[in-house]
Amino acid sequence: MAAYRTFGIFLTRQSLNINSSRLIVIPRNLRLREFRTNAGNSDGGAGRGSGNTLKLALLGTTVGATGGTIYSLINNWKGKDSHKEHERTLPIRIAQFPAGVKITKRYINPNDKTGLDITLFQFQTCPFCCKVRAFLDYMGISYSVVEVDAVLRQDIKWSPQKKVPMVLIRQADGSYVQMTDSSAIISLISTYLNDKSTDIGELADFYPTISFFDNDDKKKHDIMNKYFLMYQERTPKSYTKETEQTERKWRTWADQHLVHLISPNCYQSLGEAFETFQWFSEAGEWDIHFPKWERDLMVYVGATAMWTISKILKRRHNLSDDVRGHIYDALNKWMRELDKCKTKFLGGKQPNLGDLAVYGVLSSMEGCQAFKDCMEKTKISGWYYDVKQLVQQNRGNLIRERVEGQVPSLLTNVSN
Ligand SMILES: N[C@@H](CCC(=O)N[C@@H](CS)C(=O)NCC(=O)O)C(=O)O
Repeated sequence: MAAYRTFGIFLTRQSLNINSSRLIVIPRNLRLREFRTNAGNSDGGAGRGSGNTLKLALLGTTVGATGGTIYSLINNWKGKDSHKEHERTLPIRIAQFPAGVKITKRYINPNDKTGLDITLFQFQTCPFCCKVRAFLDYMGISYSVVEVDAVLRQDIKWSPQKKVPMVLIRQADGSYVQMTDSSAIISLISTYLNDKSTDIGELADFYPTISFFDNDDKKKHDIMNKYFLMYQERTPKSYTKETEQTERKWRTWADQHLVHLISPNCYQSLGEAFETFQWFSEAGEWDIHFPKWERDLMVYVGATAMWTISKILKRRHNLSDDVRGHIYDALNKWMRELDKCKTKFLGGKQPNLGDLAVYGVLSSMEGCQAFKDCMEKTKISGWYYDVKQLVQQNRGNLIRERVEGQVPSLLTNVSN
C-alpha cells in the first residue's frame, strides 16, 4: 500500500481524499479511532451521549483546525513558487487499443526487423507529425496511421492528451504505451533502436511530463529529456559529445524557431490560407477519409481559423510583416551550418536526427507557395531533396485501409 509522509504524519492512500485539483488530507489516527467510537454508540444513554457530544465538538475543532492549516498550506503551495514542485507524470498505458478508432493507412516495410508495432495519430500536414513520419520512414519502420479530423478530433477522444502527433506502441503483454510530443517520440524510438533488449514501455518512463509555470504564471507541461537519447553505457562509438550536442541543438532549433515560421508564411493572406488547406486536403487524402461536409468544414473553418491565428503567432514570435524574409534567414542559417560541416548532411554521409527534424518541418509546407519561394530564394533545395530521396527510399509500402477497433499486429501482417 502506498504511503506518503507529509508534515511528519504518515498517510495511507485511503486516508488521502483526492479531488482533481486539491489534496485534502485527513490524519489517519483521527479518521479511524474517533469515528469508530461514534458508530459504536448507536444504543448509548443520555450520559454517554453528552460525552460523545464533547468528543464530537473536540473532533470538529481538531478537524476544522487541521483542515484550515492544510488548506492554507495548499494555497501557499499553489502560489507563485509552486512551479518548484514540478509534478511528474509518466506516459500512460492502456490495456487495449481504443474502441472505435479507425486506422486509415499503414506503411509496411518487409525489411523492418525492429519488432515495433506503432500507431501514429496525426494530421498529415502538421509539421510535428511530418517530423515523426520523416524519422519513421527514414528508419524503415512499419507503422499504422490514424488521420485525425483536426476540427472534431473524434479519434483522440479517448486520450487525456489532445495534441498530435501521439503514438501508441504495443508492448509484449498486448497493452499499449502512449507517447506524445514529436521529439520525445523520436528520442524514445531512437533509444530503443540502439538497444532492443529493454522493453520500450520501460524506456518510455525516461520521458516523464513535468508541469511548470511560465513567465506569465501560466501552468505548462512539457516532456523532460525529450531531446535526449538514453544510450547510457551503450552509446555508439561514432556518437561523440560534440555530435550529440550539435544534433540536439538543431532539433531544438527546428521545434523552437523554424516551426514558428511555418504558419505565418502559409497563412499570410486569406487566399494563401485557402490554397494551403486545399493542399492539406489533397495531401491528407481527405476525400478518402472524411465525408464532403466534414472536408468542407475542415477547409473553411481551418483556413479562416489559421489565417487569424497566424497573426497572433506572428506577434507572439516577434515577426515583422516580412515573414518570407524570416524563413529565408532561418534556412540560410541552416545552410551555413551545413557548409561548416563540409559534409552532405549534418550527420555526415547520412542524415541524423537534426537533418530529419529540419527536413520534417519543411516538408509540412511542400504544397504551399511559401515552400516554392523558399526553394527558389535560398540554396536549400539540394540538401532537402537528398534527404527526401532517402526518406522515400526507406519508407514501407503504403496500404490504404480503414480498420475500426483493435489493430492486428503489424508483424503478423508482414509474415502473412
Ligand atoms: N510540442 C508538440 C507540439 C504538438 C502540437 O502543437 N500539435 C498541434 C498540431 S500541429 C496540435 O495538436 N494542436 C492542437 C491543440 O493544441 O489542441 C510536438 O512536438 O509534438
